[in-house]
This record gives sequence, C-alpha cells and structure tokens, in this order.
Amino acid sequence: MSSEDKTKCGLTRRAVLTGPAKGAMIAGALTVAGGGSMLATPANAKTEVAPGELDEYYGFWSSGQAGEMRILGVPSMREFMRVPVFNRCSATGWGSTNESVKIMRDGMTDETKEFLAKRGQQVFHNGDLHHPHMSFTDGTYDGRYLFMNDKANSRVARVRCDVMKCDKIIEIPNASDIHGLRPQKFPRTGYVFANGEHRIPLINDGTNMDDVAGYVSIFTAIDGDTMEIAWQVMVSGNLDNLDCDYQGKYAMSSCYNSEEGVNLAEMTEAEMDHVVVFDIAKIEAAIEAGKYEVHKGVKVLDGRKNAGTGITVYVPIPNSPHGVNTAPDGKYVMVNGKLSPTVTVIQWDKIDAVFNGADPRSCVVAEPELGLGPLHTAFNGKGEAYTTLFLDSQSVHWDIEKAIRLYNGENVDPIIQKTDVMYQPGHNHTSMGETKEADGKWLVSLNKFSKDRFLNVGPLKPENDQLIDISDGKLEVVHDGPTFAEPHDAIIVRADIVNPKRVWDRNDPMFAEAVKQAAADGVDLEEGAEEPIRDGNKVRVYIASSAPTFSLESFKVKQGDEVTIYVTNIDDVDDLTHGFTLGNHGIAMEVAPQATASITFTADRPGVHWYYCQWFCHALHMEMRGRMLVEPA
Ligand code: K7E
Ligand code: CUA
Repeated sequence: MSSEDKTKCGLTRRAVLTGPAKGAMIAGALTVAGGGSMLATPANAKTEVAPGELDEYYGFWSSGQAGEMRILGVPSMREFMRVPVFNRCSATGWGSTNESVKIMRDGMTDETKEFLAKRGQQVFHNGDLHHPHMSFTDGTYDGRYLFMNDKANSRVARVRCDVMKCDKIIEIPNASDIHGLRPQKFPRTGYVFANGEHRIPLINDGTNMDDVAGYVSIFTAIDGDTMEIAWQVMVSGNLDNLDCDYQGKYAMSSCYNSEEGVNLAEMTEAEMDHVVVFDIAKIEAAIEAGKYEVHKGVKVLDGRKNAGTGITVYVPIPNSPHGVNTAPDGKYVMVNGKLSPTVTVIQWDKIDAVFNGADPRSCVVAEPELGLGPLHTAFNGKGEAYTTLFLDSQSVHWDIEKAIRLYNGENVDPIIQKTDVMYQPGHNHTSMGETKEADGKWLVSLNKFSKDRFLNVGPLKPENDQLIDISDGKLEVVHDGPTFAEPHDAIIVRADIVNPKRVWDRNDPMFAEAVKQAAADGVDLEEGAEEPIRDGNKVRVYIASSAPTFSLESFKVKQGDEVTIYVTNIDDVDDLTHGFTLGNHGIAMEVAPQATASITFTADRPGVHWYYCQWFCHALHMEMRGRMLVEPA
C-alpha cells in the first residue's frame, strides 16, 4: 500500500467514525482496540500480551522535561515503572531522602551547590532527560547500566539495572546543556560520550560575554565505570546528537550551528553544516602527551577546526543535521538532515583517510532524499533503515545498499515504503536496533503530537508513541501509546539481558551510610532502636518495618532537634514495599523489601504528628502507623 493510499484510507476512517455511518463502523473499530487505524486485521492480536504473560522486551523510555526514566513492556506498551532521576518523586522520596540527595549532590560542583543554597535548595528539582542508552560489551547490551543526559542542568546520570535506581548523577563543567549522549559500543562501555549543545565562553565568568566568536561547545568523555570525567574536547560549531562505531575508534557528533550564530536566522543561514568525528586513540595520546589545559578540574583539549591537533575531522553535511545512528553492520552511520530532506550515509572505515588528509566528503557513500524533516534512523539488521520524517509525519523504510548504488549513479529507488505516523515523529527505535543484534521485529515511532487520537484532556495533550510491526518486511502501525512529557527517545532491549533483583541486598551501597551510622550507634537496623539516639541536638531514630507494623509505635524528640529517621524494611517478599510518610512535614519515602531509607529534618512543630506507611502492604496497612511526639522548646 502506498503512503497516499494510507493517508486517504486513514482520513476516510476518521470521517466515517464521526459521520452517519458511525454505528456500522463501531464493530470494526472495536476489533482494532490496539488503536491502529486503517487496518483491516485486528491489530491487537500482534501486540496483545495476555493477562499474566510477560513481554518479550524491556523498553527504556526517556521522559524529556519530566526528568525521569520509564520502563515499558514491548510489544504490550504497558508502562511498568517510573525511575526518578533528575526530578523529584512524591512516591519514592527521590530528591528528599538522604540517599537520593547524596546521589544528586555528590557529582555537583561547589559553584552549583552555592547557587542552590542561596535559593534554599539542596538539589535541582527539574531535568530534561532525552537519551537513555544501555552499557555495551562487544557491540551489544550487557545489562549493567543505563546512562542518560539532562539537557536542562548539564548533567549525566547512571541507573543501575540490577535495582533500577539511579546511583550517580554528575554535573558536566565547562559544557552547557548536555544533549546527545551515547555509550561506547566496543570493546565495552567504557566511555560515555556527552555533547554540550549550546556554545558558551570556556571561562564563563561574565567577563567575555560579547565575544560570541570565542564561545565553544564541549564534547565530554565520562568513564562509565567510575562516572568520572576522563577528558573534554572543545569544537567548532555546536554539538547536537552523536553515536559511536563498532570498532572503538571513533565517535561522531552532528552540528546544526556551524554558523556559530546566537539567533535563529544566524543558526540556519548556511546550506551546509557538519559532523565532527573524534579519534579516541588520538585524543588519549594527546592527553598522555599533556596537550591539554585544565578548566574546572577537567583536562580540555582543543579540537576546533584550525587547532591543528589532529584529534577531530569535520565532514560537511546539509543542512542542520540532527540524529546520528550507526547501522548494526558496523559499516555505516546515518546523519539525518532535518532541514535537508536527505540522510547522509558515511562509511566508518573511510574516515581513516579523512584523518590522513583526504577530502572530508570522501567518507560519504550515499545521500538519499527521503522526505521532509528526517530526524532519526533505526535499523532492522537486514541492511534496511527506518527514518522519521518530522514534517511529513511519516516513517520511511529504505534500503541502504540501494541508496549507495543510487549515489554511484545507478537508477534505483532506495525507498521501500512510507507509512503515516500520528503525528510529527522525533526519535524512532527498533528492537535491539542500536546493537549488532538488531532483530528487525518492532519499531516504535515517538510522535510529538497526538492531535485527535485520544479523548481531549485539555489544552496540554499527550504525545503518542506508536508501535509498528516490521517483522514481515512491511510497516504496520499496531498500537498507540499516549505518553506524558516528552519521551524523546527509547531503547528496546531483549528481556533476557535485563535481570533485576527481586529484593534489595542488605549490604547494598545505596544505603551504605545508614549501615555505617547504625554500626557506630550500636544499632541493628533490622530490629531498630527502642529509643531515639541523642547526640547534642542531633537525634537518630531507627525503625524497622514489617507488615503491618513499625518497630516503634511512637518516639519523642524536642522542638528544634535535627532528626534523622532510618527505616529498614525487613520483609523479604516480592512486592512488599513499605513507606514512611510523616504528616505535615513534607516527608515521604519508599522502603522496598530489605532496603534502608533515611531522611533528615528539623522537628519544629510541637505536638503529635502521625507517621504512616503509604505503600499498601497488608490488610492492616491503614493501621501501620505511629506518633512522633515533639516537646515544645
Ligand atoms: Cu531528536 Cu533531544 Cu534526541 Cu528530541 S532529540 S527528537
Ligand atoms: Cu506497610 Cu503499608
């Protein structure tokens, strides 16, 4: 079916559903409960995962400006979990428990700490999470970590896949507004690369703001094991998205602002922008040779066009390119044109010659015109690609080798099929598609607009993530999944790769501080302490929880005390999470099985304050509560 037929067909169906023939269509509509429009066959047969059955894939979704990571099942598109990262979370206490605040502050610069202190904050309350990617070993996912960026406050975070909690957040100094992020695919992660999107003065102290030509964008390599910054490279132009090769030699970032402009007209002026390629071995050698300056404690190399350091090359690309996607064959990388209707295909092993002085465009092996607004490309592992067309609201399926033959002058059409998606797709992703194990089963299209596809929820609409069956070589939209602000990107990971724990390990580093303090106080966390432990005006309260009771029915402190409450969940059963909410104190935290969580506050409200378990754990869950008694000063 051509894309035109699909459009016509789709419009007809919508028109029919709101017209006089509505009744006659209802039965048919009900059989496509999965939401796929224009389909003759029941769509849900493909996406339905029967009650009690498990999905074949984990989907790790970003949430954009909501700041969290989400875990979905594919193909059911059921949302399983939200993992708070850069946001604050009312359910889990992320952003207010001692454990989470430590993670959020440990990698924060002193400058930011001081800035926040003046606002009366310990941590940022927002983030803009675009790109979640799993750690790799030998070109495929290894199930250890997920890494993700925060564009809003220039940070990179890591989530541990064994417990699905964030364990590290680092601020990236010198760089401004981290956007593109990718882990090294080979030999392993290794480095996590992060693009500072916006250009700023390298020494950004207000003394040189008018020297726009002197602003720089910064490329950062982070050690994925330690989450320490290994090095940075300043570049010409700006840095948008990036990807790595399967050889461990190069990383490549797109630049939509080679003009180095500061307004829209300037940024879109040139017909050609570029990608910048980083030679990792050459960079490491330059670090070794001491060819860096230290800025804010980080080794910074000069990789700008005229620096003559030989660590980068710039390949001209038409016009404001966006997504960068390496094909699973390891041979090619796609640079998506955005304002240009083209996708530029670069052959990785032709970049060696460019570093040795060959024409920078000599690594380009194809540049097919695919449609309007190409943003991101995904792969099926069979030499075919799927590119999102933002302006055309389509996903275009095309053949990489045919695109190369076309570029070489043969009269072939690389486009296999175009399918409408609803509407304005940004990222797309295929199952295992960014690994060498791409399996060509599923494609998700993450669409920015949902328009008329759901009940109206007011002026702010959900986005629409569509699932597309690509297993039989065609594109068939089989499911609509409305999502809240704003999943930019997702990865789809075979379920056998991800094996989280059922319950926490009692010695988990997440609550090591609590374990240490309890040992110093001579308290067994699994029993709690009968009385608060006083240390001047510092008071520590140890509570163990076991459904449906807290080990303390009440405890007494004095007004003005700095109170730390440690709660340890001694239940060792799946699902038996307890919580601790202290009424009228803005305090709540999740305590999953075998975990300890803690929170510190000043007891400044004399009187009786109930604390209760906010996670429904037992028939007597409502009764799972106790009193904090605050004696007036
Ligand atoms: Cu294309 Cu931030 Cu990955 Cu959005 S970015 S779409
Ligand atoms: Cu414990 Cu509810």
